[in-house]
Amino acid sequence: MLLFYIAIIVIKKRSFNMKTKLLHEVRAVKSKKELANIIKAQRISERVLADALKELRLGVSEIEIDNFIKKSFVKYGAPILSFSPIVSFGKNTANIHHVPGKSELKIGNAIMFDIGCTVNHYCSDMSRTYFFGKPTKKQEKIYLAVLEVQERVLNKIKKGERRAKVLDKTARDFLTKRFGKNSFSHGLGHGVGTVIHEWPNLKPKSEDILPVGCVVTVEPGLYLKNFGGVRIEDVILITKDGYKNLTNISKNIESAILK
Ligand SMILES: [Mn+2]
Repeated sequence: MLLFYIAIIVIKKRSFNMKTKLLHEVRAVKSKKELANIIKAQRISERVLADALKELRLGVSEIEIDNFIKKSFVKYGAPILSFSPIVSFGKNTANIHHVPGKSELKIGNAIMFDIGCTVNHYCSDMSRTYFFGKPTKKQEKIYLAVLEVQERVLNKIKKGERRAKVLDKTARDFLTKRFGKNSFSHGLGHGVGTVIHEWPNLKPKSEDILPVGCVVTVEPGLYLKNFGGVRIEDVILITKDGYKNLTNISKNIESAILK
């Protein structure tokens, strides 16, 4: 009798696992309408970021910029955010969990933004890093490495690579070889939908395969303790013959240097 119950539990557990996986997969593929919401949310985030850049001045604090961002989202009709904005200056950019604080902007600081809002419950997600004045050689080197690795990953996707862990490894090998084992301390990306972090997961042990029609982030980063970090995050749509970048804001080194 006991065996019988165990057998039932095993069968139930199996079918449950299969169902949940399927649900995640189904949910990952976006309809036109869902996609339109994500893109709309992304466009609003881009307007907010452009406005926030104009607010950057010597001595302004992370909290002031954070508040400005939150107000701007309300102004543009997207008061519900995907997550609490990340605004970090200087060495704080090395902390991926930084909460905006009283740190004031200084010449030469790196400035990191990670922001997103929702439109009809659908999320956007974007990170950009800037320099307040001319970056040092090291800052520039880090920035260009992150940019290059993002380009490499996008190229692989264009050429048909859909294995999440292979894409993560492409970025991880490139960055850790040059900057050390712990320099890239999070996954390469994640699915985006009604939840900000959803299936599929782009990380080392992921068995996920990116289906056509899913929306994922590609967000390599480098974080050097007591120095600073860089993260560049775009959100892309996986298509039959590659991908479509849904992020429409510059990221070349020239655009990253604020004067
Ligand atoms: Mn993200």
